[in-house]
Amino acid sequence: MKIEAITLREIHMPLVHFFETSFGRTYERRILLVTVNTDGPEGWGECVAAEDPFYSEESVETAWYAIERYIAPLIAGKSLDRAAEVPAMLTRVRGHRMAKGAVENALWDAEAQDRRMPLAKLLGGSLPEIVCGVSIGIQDTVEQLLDKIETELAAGYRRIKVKCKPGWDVKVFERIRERWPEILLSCDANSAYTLKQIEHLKEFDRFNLLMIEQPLWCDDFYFHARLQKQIKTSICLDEAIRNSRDAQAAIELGACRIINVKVGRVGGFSEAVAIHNAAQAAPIPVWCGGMLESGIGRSHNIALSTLPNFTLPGDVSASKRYWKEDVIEPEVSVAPTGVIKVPTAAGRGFQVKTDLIDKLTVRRQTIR
Ligand code: OSB
Ligand code: MG
Repeated sequence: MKIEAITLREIHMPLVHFFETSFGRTYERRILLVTVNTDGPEGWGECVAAEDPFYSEESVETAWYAIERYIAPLIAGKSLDRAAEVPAMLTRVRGHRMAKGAVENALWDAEAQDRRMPLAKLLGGSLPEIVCGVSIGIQDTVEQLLDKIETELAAGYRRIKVKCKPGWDVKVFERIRERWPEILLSCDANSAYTLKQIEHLKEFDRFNLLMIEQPLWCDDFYFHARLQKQIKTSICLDEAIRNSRDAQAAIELGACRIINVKVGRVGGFSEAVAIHNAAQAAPIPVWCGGMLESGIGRSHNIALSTLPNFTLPGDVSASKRYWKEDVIEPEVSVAPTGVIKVPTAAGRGFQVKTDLIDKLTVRRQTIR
């Protein structure tokens, strides 16, 4: 594949309902989309960097800058056989993993079309359907949260994850467990606690949670290992795992028993597959996280989730939970049994609605 042009687009999409984590509330997404034009097909990628550097150090602005100034120029005009060659071409640029991932994934998307193969299969996946959970943000009241959980359970979702922080944790879990003693339930702190709160974190063990996601600092595994020794609930790392070496180190230290794989956070499909493989060898289970993606990122998450060690329900859920109208056709839908059927067509298996994307675009730049 010869890379002829790389186009960046920023689109704005209001969320159907605000999403609140321990680091803040989001009403509208600014999403950076990347198109790679080859001498064959056109590939699409989504950068999962957020509006602000609160989940990770990257943001839409830093990703745009990194791609325009460094990443795109390193691959524009080059010829390559496989998207898997991209990470080696970008090693000179340190960090900026979400920016790199958007470009690498656009090339996987193009390669799958070029080889007339489903993206899932190209990545080494084989599951015909993926099992879905939902991530539910912090609400204004516990009653609102309980209503949301009820709606999602009725829709068939197989695991409920609630965002938590000091003041929105044990009391909330009590209310949930009172009403649903048996459901698969987990929580995600996005680094809202420190080891000073260890006695409080031990109370989480009463609620039979599937896991607690990233309770401590976003860049830590050493202190997570100390915490894991003192609590029964399994720790799942999200923010702290940047690559497969991190995954190996965290597993060997005993810092986690589960890993959340986000393809953008780790710099693209190549590294996501490597983390999947490291966890499988350990062996510990993984699941696919989400970053409030549009349908493009969502379709890529579906493909990744078909690898065999994605054995826990992920955060990949239906388009309509986020968007009035998604940018792909058909939209992502979840069956009443809580699964998404993996497309069998070549490529990502969802058409990009380019007219809609044009309408939502606020800036655009092509690098050749
Ligand atoms: O930590 O998993 C997280 C959303 C934004 C930033 C971080 C996270 C999340 C989610 C939402 O939990 C997952 C989704 O539904 O896309
Ligand atoms: Mg998380």
